[in-house]
Amino acid sequence: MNPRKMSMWVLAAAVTTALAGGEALADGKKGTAVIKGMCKFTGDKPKLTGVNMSADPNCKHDKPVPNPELIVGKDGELPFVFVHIKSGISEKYDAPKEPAHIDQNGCMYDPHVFGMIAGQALKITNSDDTAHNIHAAPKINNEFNFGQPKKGMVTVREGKDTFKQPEVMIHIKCDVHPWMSAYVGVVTHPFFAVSSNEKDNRGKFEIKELPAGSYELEAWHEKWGTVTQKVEIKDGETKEINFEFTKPGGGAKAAADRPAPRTVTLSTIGSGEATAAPAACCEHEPTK
Ligand SMILES: [Cu+2]
Repeated sequence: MNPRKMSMWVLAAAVTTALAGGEALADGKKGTAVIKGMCKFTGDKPKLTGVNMSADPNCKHDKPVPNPELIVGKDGELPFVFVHIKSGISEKYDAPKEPAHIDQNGCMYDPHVFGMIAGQALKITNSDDTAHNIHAAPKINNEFNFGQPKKGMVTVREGKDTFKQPEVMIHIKCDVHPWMSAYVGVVTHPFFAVSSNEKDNRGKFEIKELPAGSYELEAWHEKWGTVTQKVEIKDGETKEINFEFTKPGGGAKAAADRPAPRTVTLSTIGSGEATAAPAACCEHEPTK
């Protein structure tokens, strides 16, 4: 290679490396619009129950853990809603270099609901002193199911072993601990969010850096189904979009009908008694 060609090659390689190593999520365009809002459940609230983990003594908690699918705040604030742009994004976005991450911690999945870009690696860790198996049950992507018998184990699913196709949602479960349940939304772009379960932000979500456009937004909840809304947004604009889940009776009744050691009303979570409420919800655990 002549010196000039060589220097061009080095420059090209340097530019490629710089781009690959950057924070940029993708080759697709990012913008300056923001969609934010609140997810609420306005139907008959289910009773909040604790997760019964008595089957495995290694899953002991000092305080009972509220069942995430039943959490609704005092005024209906709904956490764990996956909100994403369902249509209107035409550009292609590369998966970020950082893997998405799901941890098995306290015999629960953390996070309970999350999103990732198709092709992005997925890191799976076991923080528990007990054996888990992680079993993803997609309908479009490839299923996986393997054990992580020891604390500290790390597996990174990447390349052909990660979720390559968009799919909203994929259920993840543990066949050792039947209460363990998580959901991942696999999409083709970075414009998604999950409504918060933090006490002061419960139900809130925010999608940033959105290009101007006309979109269909979809909000999904494992128990209360999906709600869609259309939105048109300009550069620099912030729009507030709220989602209401109103599924009456049916789902709530089904939840209340499930056997549970004891229940506590939803009005307690999200109020000042949030820490006391879940403790009350399952003090009869473990049941024998
Ligand atoms: Cu498990």
